[in-house]
Amino acid sequence: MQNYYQKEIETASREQLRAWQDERLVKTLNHVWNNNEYYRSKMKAQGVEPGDVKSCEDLWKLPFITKDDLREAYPYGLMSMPLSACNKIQSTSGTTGKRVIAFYTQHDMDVWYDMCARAIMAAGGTKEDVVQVCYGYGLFTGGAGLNGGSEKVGSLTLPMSSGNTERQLQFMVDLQTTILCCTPSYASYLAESIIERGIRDQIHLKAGIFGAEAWTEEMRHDIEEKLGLKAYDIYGLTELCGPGVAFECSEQSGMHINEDHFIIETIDPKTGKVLPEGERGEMVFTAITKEAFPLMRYRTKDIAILSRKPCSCGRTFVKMSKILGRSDDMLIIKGVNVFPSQIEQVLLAQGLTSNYQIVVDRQGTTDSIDVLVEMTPELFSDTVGAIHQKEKAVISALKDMLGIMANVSIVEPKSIVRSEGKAVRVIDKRKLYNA
Ligand code: DLL
Repeated sequence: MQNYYQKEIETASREQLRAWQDERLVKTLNHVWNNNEYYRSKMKAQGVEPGDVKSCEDLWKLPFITKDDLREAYPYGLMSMPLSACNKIQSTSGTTGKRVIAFYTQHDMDVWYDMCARAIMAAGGTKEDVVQVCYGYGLFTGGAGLNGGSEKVGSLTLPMSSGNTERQLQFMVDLQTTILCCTPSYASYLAESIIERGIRDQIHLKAGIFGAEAWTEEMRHDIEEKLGLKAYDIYGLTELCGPGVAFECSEQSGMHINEDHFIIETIDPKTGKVLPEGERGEMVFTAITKEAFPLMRYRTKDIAILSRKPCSCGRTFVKMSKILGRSDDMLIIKGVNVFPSQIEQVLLAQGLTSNYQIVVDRQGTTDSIDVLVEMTPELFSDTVGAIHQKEKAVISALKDMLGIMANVSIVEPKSIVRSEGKAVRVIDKRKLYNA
């Protein structure tokens, strides 16, 4: 038996979906043109006006929006409703320059929570379930999104937020949690903690909704086996609302994109050319039902493959594969989005060199980050004690910037291997993406 939150929409005919998309695209485009100066000038620069876009066929005429636009327009430049109509923000981690702030009207929140409710019901969720949300609350979208979705389904919702494993496990056992929402790495950690404590027979989980970072099929099988549940992937990003942009169904073979709210394209990240379905490319989303922050042709930098093969769950929304990589250098470490340039900024501000290397690894379920940086000639003549002091200062500055702990080693000048081409700044040993 399939479980839907909004069956008529989720199983609508392709023609119907297309009709909704055409109509909503035109409406949203007029909305941003009329209410947002940044959009208007961007479209004018490309020589396009709302009248030139009559349906999805014309989408290619619009300029892309990138993270650089978000940075340039920070903080309010891409908001398309008056401040008085907006009642929530969410944000990514990072410094001001890299931080993304998303704005929501009440309508935007409703739509977002609906999408998360679809994800929960596709994972088998009902009113009878106890849903434990261990994504972070606060600025991060994970907690708010799944919390809102779970309340819409009518499940008993436990707003746990992340961390405090002891308390997580106590609630899980005492309240007999049936659905777990968290990052896949935290799910693995919880699984290990449950086994270590010998409480596996007191756990009643049937499903897990895991996303916000890349994870492999091997990880899925491992979590499913250890926790005795079905593990579903969920995708999203702050720029588009947060979790729930796409979600997995009982087939567990890719995520349905909520096409009544988004139009998806895949492009060649180098040329920007739109690719045919089935080809691996960067996903570009156009939000067609949002009021406060409707991004048009937003380049996610996430690489995936789309498929419109009919799905046994009955949903007609296109499916995206698991994320296969990124077209930029963003890393997700301990659930936090990290750009190597942020680390470089800290190193330079601390008077160190830009000869550095970042090594990311995973021991068991915990990510680690090691930053090796070459000392300056001045530091080279310093005492060992002074160098340790400097390492401590860098660790603390990185913690302030990124919110996570990194190990820092200041090494001798010229000891980091030089590459002949581009410097190899990042070595990620975690192998998170399936080939
Ligand atoms: O991670 C939203 C989210 C919360 C999704 C909870 C799912 C569950 P950001 O912090 O803005 O938002 O990070 C967005 O995370 O561009 C991807 O690179 C990555 N990402 C998100 N979901 C997945 C996933 C949230 N299921 C960035 N698989 C995105 C792989 C994912 N990567």
